[in-house]
Amino acid sequence: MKKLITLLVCATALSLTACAPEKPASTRVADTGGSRKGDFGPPQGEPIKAVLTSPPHVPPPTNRNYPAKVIVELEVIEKDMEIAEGVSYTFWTFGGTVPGSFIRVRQGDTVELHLKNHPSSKMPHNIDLHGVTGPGGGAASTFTAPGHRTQFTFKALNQGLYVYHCATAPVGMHVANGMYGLILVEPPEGMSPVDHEYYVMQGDFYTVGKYREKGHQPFDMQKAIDENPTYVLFNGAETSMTGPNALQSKTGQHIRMYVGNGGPNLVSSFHLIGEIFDKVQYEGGTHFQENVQTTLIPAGGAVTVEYHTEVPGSYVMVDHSIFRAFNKGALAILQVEGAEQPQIYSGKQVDEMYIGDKVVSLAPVAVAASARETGTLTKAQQVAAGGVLFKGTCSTCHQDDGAGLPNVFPPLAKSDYLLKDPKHAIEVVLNGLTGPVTVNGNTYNSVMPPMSQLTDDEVANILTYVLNSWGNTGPAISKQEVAKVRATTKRSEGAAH
Ligand code: HEC
Ligand SMILES: [Cu+2]
Repeated sequence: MKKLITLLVCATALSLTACAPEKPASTRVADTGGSRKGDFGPPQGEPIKAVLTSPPHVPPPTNRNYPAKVIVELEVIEKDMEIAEGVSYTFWTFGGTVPGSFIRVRQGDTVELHLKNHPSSKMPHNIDLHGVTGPGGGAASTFTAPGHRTQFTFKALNQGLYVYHCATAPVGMHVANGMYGLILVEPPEGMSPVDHEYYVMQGDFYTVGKYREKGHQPFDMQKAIDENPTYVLFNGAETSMTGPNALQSKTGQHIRMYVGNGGPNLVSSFHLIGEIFDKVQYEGGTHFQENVQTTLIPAGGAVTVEYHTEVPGSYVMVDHSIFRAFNKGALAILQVEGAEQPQIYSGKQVDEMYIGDKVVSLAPVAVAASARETGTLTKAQQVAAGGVLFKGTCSTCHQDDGAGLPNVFPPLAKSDYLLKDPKHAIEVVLNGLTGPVTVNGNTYNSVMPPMSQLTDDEVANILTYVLNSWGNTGPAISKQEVAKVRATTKRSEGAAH
């Protein structure tokens, strides 16, 4: 009877290979039978200490064809790190990084997980691994007070890419503070070889201060409950993979990225601008989809994406819920070196349009902010900070050299309109400008959108830069002056920050 059913299924199956009696290891993908085929017997050989890596790095393949006992040593460390330039945040970490250390084992391995909680910690922590079969995924067995250590053992029955996270109350807060990472359970035949493997994980963060508001920023529980993040980030910091930290590769290479989403709240529409994923193992599972533009990663889920590089340049990784990319930080760069491929892509570089102020270091902004704190802020520091912020904020329309575009965007360089009443520019930036304006004898009748998302500090620095660049000479604009205009002008509901 059983045989008959198998025959019927085979007869109707579209794919012949699905019913072929003998299959090479590499095509076994669709037929692993999940955990029922994952127990390859007791561990063999000497116990092995797992190699753990910090993001964006991935441990080397296990290169084993037998099940082993693997020891994973994770330490929880609570520490202050930079979430954006000049902004610090107290992260709670597995291994000192956000996301936590990458763990790589083989299906059938017996994993002995040691969890240490550093004596300097203020909170107890634990770990729930989605790759564990058993109540709580390890959470109850690993509740660890500061200065203590715990351990438990599990068998990695199912292959796949799994999220792990802290599950100590309040769970949402532990996850929001960065307590998540990935564990890859390799299929028995291993992953196919590629040129680069990278580890990327998205998370949403909730601070009391606004996006990029300088200084130390505490966690905001109410924003977290409202699911209204201040930051949405890859690898725990706005600069984790931009500028000098961009991921690197060459043309003609094959790249695999293990991408997780720690949440705690948002799902990710993961997209790499200018690339198409050749292969996506969606939801971290066994099956794959091909030729994918954007893949959805649930909170507490993961995906393996593979692609190959052809055309050199900067490729921008984003959450395609696009305000998160440009106004909350969910943006990272893959830099591809190599010869141009004009037959595939004509070669014009449009990167700056996408990455704006991320192509330059925001360090001068942080310098100006701390100088303001200590009361030593100079006009030169404001100009330096403003120059960085102008890029990508105002330069999109008014151009890098402040010359504007004829008949479309008025010039800021030597603008008689601007220099006649420099403080009026505060209103222009905060509230926008519509209707006819005459600049240096030319009339423009267009719309400048309100830029009220900028902080008082940012507006002050940008305008000080504008009023003292390209031959302009004007005053420095102070944060207080901007605050005053913001408080006294009535803006439409939607324009308010
Ligand atoms: C989306 C395009 C755009 C962006 C971005 C933009 N502006 Fe404008 N800006 C305009 C337009 C269009 C006008 C003219 C509006 C009109 O016709 O009423 C203008 C007018 C102005 C003026 C008054 C006219 C002049 O040339 O002196 C100032 C000052 C100004 N912008 C400053 C800024 C600053 C500073 C920023 C960045 C914080 C900025 N703008 C960002 C489009 C833009
Ligand atoms: Cu925790």
